[in-house]
Amino acid sequence: MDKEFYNEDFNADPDANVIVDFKVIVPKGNLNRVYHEIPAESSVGTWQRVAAMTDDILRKLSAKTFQVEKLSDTEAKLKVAYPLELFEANNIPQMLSLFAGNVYGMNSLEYLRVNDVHIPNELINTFPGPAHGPKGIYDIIGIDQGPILGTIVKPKLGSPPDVHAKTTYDAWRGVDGTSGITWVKDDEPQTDQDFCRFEDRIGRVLEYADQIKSETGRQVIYAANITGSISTMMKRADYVVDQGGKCLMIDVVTTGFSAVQHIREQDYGLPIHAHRAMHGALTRHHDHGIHMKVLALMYRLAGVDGIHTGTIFGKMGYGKIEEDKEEVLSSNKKLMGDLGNMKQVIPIASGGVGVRNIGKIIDALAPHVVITAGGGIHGHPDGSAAGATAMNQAKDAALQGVIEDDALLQWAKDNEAVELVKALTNQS
Ligand code: CAP
Ligand code: MG
Repeated sequence: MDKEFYNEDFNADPDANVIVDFKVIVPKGNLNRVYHEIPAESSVGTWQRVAAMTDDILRKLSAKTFQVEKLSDTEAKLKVAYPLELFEANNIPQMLSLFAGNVYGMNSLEYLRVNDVHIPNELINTFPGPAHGPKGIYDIIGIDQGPILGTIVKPKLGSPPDVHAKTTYDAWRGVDGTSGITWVKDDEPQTDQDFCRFEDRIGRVLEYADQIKSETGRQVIYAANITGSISTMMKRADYVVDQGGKCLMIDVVTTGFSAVQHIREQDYGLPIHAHRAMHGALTRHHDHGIHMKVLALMYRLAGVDGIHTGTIFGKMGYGKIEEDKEEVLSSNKKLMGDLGNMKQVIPIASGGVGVRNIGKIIDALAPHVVITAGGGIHGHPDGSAAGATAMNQAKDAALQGVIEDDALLQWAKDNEAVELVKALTNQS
């Protein structure tokens, strides 16, 4: 076959090309075919040559498979170079429609996964990127760095506004006013249901935030879930701003890239906490879909300030969500690494976090991380305030290098961290 779309001698200039790492699994005998078909279908080709195709179009705009690592007769990793001219400035939907669009449906493939993407700074710098990033968040709270401890109000849904707000206050306050956690968020499906109206909930929560501030001088954060249609999100964001809120939360996968970027571009002056509910439909299967680090990169371009990227426990049985440590670290590198003129995005580690495993997260991911625990705080035998204090105590132990269970219990006893002792001895 010709070299228009597959040429291992092609010099893919990283400043002039978006480079996509694909992994393919194909029916036997199809490997060489997809080396051509993937770049063709995701740039200027289709299933046969068309009348208006010119050598000039092919020369300037054809994508090319330029590197192949054959793993078996039916599996390979490819690097495909896409000329920068194929991409519209500041347009995430178009970028994904190009290299992560039709190719997933090609019948010459069985599975396809986008494992990584390199984007030249010339294109990177056309996107808004984060308005605040970790430094902006630290400035709001009045700290130099993390780890920042947080919680998700539980039960996930169902509490009326007054109970929801009191649960928040208890977690912020801890048992003594200063030992609580800093960051509280709505759960991802909590928006504006009959049992807990958005404005009633957020209004009460923010009154308690003011109370914490006046009682203890601490600036705490509430990530208000504004998820909905774009017009609804804008109304809810206005309300949060009017009420003196400090953070907006968006379910970024279910609302979509354009909605997220639209909210970013309104410049509400508040960090965007990105929850990634439904990402697993795209990221979980290691043979098909898209690596979380590629989504993390895209949400950084769209302008979120923090995003969930997993704990590190994977199948270690501690956490709840299946990502392993390498995946989490590679996603976090996309968020915190140098990227054109972009601010960083703080990773949020959550899912099955408790006093027994928070130390491992801190050891692996601190200082630039927000760690949120729902059941791990609100499941404490003495309730949310004690759970928050116990989590803070476990953080203190971890920052002193005490992480493993037995040592942690001894540390808690030696330091009279009674809430942590109770969490370790009574909590399941
Ligand atoms: C955690 C959580 C978060 C998950 C999301 C939940 O609650 O609130 O949504 O962490 O997963 O609803 O499960 P728990 P990820 O602390 O009680 O597990 O952070 O991986 O996107
Ligand atoms: Mg949740």
